[in-house]
Amino acid sequence: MDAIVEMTKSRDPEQYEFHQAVKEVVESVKPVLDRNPEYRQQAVLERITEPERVVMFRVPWMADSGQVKVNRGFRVEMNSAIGPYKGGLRFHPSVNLGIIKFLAFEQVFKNSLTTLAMGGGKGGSDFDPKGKSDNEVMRFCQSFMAELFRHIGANTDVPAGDIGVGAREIGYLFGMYKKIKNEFTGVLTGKSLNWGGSLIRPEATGYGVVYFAAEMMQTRDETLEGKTCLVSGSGNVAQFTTQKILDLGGKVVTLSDSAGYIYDEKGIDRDKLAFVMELKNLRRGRIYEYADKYPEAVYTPVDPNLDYNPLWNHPAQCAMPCATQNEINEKDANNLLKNGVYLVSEGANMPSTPEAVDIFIDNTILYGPGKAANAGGVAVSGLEMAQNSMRLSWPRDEVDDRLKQIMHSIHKTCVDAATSYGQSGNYVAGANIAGFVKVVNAMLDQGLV
Ligand code: NDP
Ligand code: 2IT
Repeated sequence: MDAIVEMTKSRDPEQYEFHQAVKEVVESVKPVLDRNPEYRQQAVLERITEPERVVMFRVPWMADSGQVKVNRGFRVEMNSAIGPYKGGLRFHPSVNLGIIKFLAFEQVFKNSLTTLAMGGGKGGSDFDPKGKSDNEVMRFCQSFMAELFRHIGANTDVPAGDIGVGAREIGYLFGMYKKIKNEFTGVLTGKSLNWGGSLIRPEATGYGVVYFAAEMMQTRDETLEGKTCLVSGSGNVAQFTTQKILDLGGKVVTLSDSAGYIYDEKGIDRDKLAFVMELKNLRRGRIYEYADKYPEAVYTPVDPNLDYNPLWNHPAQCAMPCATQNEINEKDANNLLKNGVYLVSEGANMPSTPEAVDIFIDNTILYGPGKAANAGGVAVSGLEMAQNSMRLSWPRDEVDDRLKQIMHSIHKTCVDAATSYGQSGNYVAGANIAGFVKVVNAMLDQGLV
């Protein structure tokens, strides 16, 4: 097993996030391989860690000034054993092949857990939408799709949003796809409602994170009512995580962006959340403006010299990291426990470092890893694909009920898989094992391809 991890490192030494994601899964599924010797003979780990296809391409575009710019585009088609490749696009200056591969790898297991027929993929670019005009973003998206279109399709590979890709970007990408292919089809999810989007898709990831948290709480006969929650990020996932926590009677006291965070001891109520949504989604402003508007809140800028994030150092019972990978390190995990946190439900993908994950598991807190807890987003993307195929649009309550049911089922699947391998209460083991077994069995059924 160690050899697999070593092989991924020696092949692609600079892909740190990918090594991290592979190592965690490989460690979790060791007992599965011990019980099923044919998996080793079939080299399932070697196969599942190698993408079926990687596409990298040049994305030239013109800034408003007339200056030509060049970014790099990626699409990693990781695994199609159980359905078409499915997963988001990330536009962020930090994007590189290792980050997209880690996200695509996580997506394979996540999508498997949703109960829907979706393989795993991920893509994106090192393009930074921050500070760009709508026209610049449009020209970038059009150039990106002018290459991506030949690799995707409603039955082949269906991208969606992720960091830096929301309804605006999906609109520009879809428009260009439709023009090139002369075809109106469900090739992207996260579309706007009046041209093929699904109700509840914008809310789905955040709502799912909280439904999963509620499921975990229920195992201890508790609810989220009256619980104080630390939420990071202030984008799509953070906003709807906050909204659902309010619906269930909890209180959110923090939100952040890459420049800093706000702490509002009184709690972010619905009016304040509406302000954040307008600030972030329409004005594309910064979170410090929250503290200008609401003086009871304290804004703390990110100090790059600190080896911990002060956001995770406030009294609370729950934490929902909804910004980015590795945002909770060992010190942060210890601070969370010290402050009373006993539930972590991950909205972001891989937000906790391996050391932080070990601390959560060793202390037997309720820890829901991203590939289980944030699967609601891609699950409703799967429902959007189903509605597009039928040319139907389901009512809000119907989609929300299905989302709730799917999060319930993912939770149960994780609990059962962990228990059957003697690791009761370990959602990391449960999610990795259950996600893995389904995909691997499908791969074996389909022969050596
Ligand atoms: P958004 O772009 O809407 O928001 C991202 C938020 O995270 C922003 O507040 C952003 O701050 C902050 N952030 C991004 N990068 C960093 C960084 N390097 N350091 C600190 N803060 C950062 O993205 P989403 O809300 O869609 O995604 C958030 C997380 O959830 C990601 O990990 C994503 O992979 C995951 N996810 C998203 C799903 C979805 O459906 N959208 C589904 C499942 C998981 P700033 O504005 O300053 O950049
Ligand atoms: O990480 C994720 O699951 C997403 N960004 C959503 C993917 C999707 O296809 O909806």
